[in-house]
Amino acid sequence: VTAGSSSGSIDMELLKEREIHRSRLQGGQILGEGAFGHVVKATLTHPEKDDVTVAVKKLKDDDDTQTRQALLRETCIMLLCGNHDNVIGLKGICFRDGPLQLVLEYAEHGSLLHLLWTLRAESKLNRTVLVNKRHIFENMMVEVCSGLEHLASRRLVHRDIAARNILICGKGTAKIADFGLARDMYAVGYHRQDGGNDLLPLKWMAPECLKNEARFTHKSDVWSFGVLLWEVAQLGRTPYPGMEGADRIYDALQNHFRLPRPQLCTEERYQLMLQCWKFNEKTRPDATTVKQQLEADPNGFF
Ligand code: ACK
Repeated sequence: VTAGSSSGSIDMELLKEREIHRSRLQGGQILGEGAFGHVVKATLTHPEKDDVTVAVKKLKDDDDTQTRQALLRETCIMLLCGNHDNVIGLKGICFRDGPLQLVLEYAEHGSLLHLLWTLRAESKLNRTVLVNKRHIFENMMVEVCSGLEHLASRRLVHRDIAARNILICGKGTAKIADFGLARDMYAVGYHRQDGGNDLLPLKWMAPECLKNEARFTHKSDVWSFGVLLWEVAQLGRTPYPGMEGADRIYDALQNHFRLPRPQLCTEERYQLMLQCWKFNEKTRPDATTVKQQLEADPNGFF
């Protein structure tokens, strides 16, 4: 996530206001693990209020100042983002007396990608589950648009909208998450650019970003949202199978190649994806327009 065009700065005063003492956390089961960190389910205790279940992101090697700084920067951006029903909430941060830990709202159903994989397996046994669950996924996509509208209103650009970064809370509410560590947890979906150190979600990136990473905007988030719609209709398959490398993807897009229409969506829904994948970002709709179109046509999937 970036704030406007700047890379964001670390505001220690802001962080101190949201400090959580680590003794209030009682750790539990590991939800996911990667090379740089892991996510655990934990209980956050409070002297006067009820305990709450939270997800805690921890860095493994806290001595790596670069990773630590990156996580602190992401935290500040999440704080700038403020609360919204469709953005995962930040409860606070532990930064004293031990490794950095981000305390996040817990999403009991995990990531949307995970859910899509489960749905794919279920639908092999019984295809009617798709039609029965259609409205849930339609609704989630509208919710993600609401989250994107909120980010845009705060002048925040997410840069990594993808099914792996949408978390599903109780009652099936979709929330935009990952302000950093997903890159580490999900190997699929990220690639290192030649000569660069960053893992980039190339297959979700708008062409202007594939050319120039400084060009992430709300409109490039809309491009990624189009790929997210495609992931839903493809039950969590990876886009552009066999096509690797930023240059190769960019050339294909410039030559008008687009992800093909998934079998499990209507022509109208595919047209909406194509709108999100307009080469020129100025002609792409914004999140509000995409949301209106989804609401006007709530039977586009499956
Ligand atoms: O795909 P998942 O089920 O959802 O597995 C990954 C794993 O941790 C590594 O990222 C899950 N995860 C991440 N953040 C949260 C959260 N706030 N609540 C619940 N699960 C989470 C994610």
